[in-house]
Amino acid sequence: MFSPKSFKAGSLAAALTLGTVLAAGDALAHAVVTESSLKEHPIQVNHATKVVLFFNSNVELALSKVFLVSKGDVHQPVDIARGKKPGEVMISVPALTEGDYALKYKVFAADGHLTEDVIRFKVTAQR
Ligand SMILES: [Cu+2]
Repeated sequence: MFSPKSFKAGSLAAALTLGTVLAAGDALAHAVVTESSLKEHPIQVNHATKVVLFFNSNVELALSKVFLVSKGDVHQPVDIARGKKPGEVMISVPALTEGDYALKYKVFAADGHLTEDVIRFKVTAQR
């Protein structure tokens, strides 16, 4: 279901999906990512960092899970913590080598609904 083959083509699809979800105006329903720190702060090579996701709803952290997905469909659970604002979730991403990765999350919203999605990203050396 998360094959390396579909990995690269996924970025655009993910962006389009996010746009569609936002446009649907489902604000009172499930926890949907409205913003990600990855856009303005791409992850640097060999540099552990925190990625912040902003959801449109409060998230039950104890029931939620985030995995770092790397080449070969390797899933590695990562630590999540509450951010400063409601709906803000901090994800601890370990130091990564260059390549394609994804954050796969399963989060429970305050309304008890489960949302599962994948955010793909690339780690490239600074030039
Ligand atoms: Cu919901």
